[in-house]
Amino acid sequence: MSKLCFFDVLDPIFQKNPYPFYQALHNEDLIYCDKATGAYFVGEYAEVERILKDPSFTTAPLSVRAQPVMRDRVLAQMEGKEHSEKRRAVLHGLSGQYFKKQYHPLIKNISQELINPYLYKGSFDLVNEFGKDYAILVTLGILGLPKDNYKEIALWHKGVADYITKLNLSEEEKNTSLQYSKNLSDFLLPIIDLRKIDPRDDLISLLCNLNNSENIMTDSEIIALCLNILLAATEPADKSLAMLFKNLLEQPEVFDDVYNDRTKIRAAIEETLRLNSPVQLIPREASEDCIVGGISIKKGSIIFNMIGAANRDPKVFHDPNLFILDRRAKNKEGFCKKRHLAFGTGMHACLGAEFSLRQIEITANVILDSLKNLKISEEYHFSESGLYTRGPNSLLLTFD
Ligand code: 2IO
Repeated sequence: MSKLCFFDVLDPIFQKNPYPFYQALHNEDLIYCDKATGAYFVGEYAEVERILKDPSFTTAPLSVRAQPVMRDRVLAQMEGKEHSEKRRAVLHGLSGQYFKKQYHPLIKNISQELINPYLYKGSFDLVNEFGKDYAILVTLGILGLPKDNYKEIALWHKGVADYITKLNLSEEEKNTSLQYSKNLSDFLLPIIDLRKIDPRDDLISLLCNLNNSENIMTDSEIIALCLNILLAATEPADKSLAMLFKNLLEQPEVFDDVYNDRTKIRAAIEETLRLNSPVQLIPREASEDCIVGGISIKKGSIIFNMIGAANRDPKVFHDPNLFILDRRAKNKEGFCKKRHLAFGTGMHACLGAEFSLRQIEITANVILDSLKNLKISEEYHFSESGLYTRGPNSLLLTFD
């Protein structure tokens, strides 16, 4: 049976570096319980996987965490026929069929255009001078939204993301987030009206026309789906890209290996998602009294699945704190059978998973082809932030 260990999720020591807490969780078989809120934090791989696959642990926490800024229900809050139909439609809109002719050139061009101004500078910050604009521009591109005021949209997006992912927002910050959510809605509404009458070959047209015979979607339902994709596609992108390059550049032999055999980029992205999961927490609510890690938990309790901890569970991943490029290569000694849980699992597993892997792969190739003799700057000091979504604050790179 796990030991219940009270902690403060807002403790600055935990926020600065949660990884020793994850290690203690595994070594001492702990379930953390946040003193202030009574929420449970579970990090054992097997328990996290079970909870995410068991529908008696519901996504109800999103109705308070997300719905006020998403303006209606997101896909993760739906179930049954509504969920499977809408999920399938969006998945289709992101599928390989469109990828080659639309998304691939779009992602490649955005990456190239953002990198061009730095080609002769010899250094840049992959997070703040590339990744943040990159993330929002790709998302606007796939949705089919205009990108002339993308900086403003990036700001509004951040406000909405903060509402969902920050665990200690002040009332004032909450109001700002709600205002930004309204701004996004005002931006989207006229475009939605146009696309309803005159659909184009883009994701926003697809979202506007998801109606079936019994059910005509309201504007707020359409907006929520747009915001769902806007957020889910933007928020983790710069974080994953930067951590990928940090991991590769910290081990020059591994970097060279991937540089010379680009089929290995996939494995490098997957290993980055395991080691540096951009989404660290996935909340669920117990709809019944239940047992988690042998501990009795009351109906209505909030359980945060600690994805970052599960992905470093030594029972599943040997040397869990190391970046091992070929840890999933078949027939290898110490081969890991299980995939990371960075995309979640179960019926609400990330529907953008395959898309995002292709997206990061394209951009990584552009960066590798454009910047020669890439290195982490000697002046660089690593720091990362975020309890829910987490990523590096910067990544200073130098090149010839
Ligand atoms: C948008 C947290 C970035 C999702 C969320 C309210 C629902 C859902 C997730 C991911 C990543 C975001 N939850 N994507 O964890 O759509």
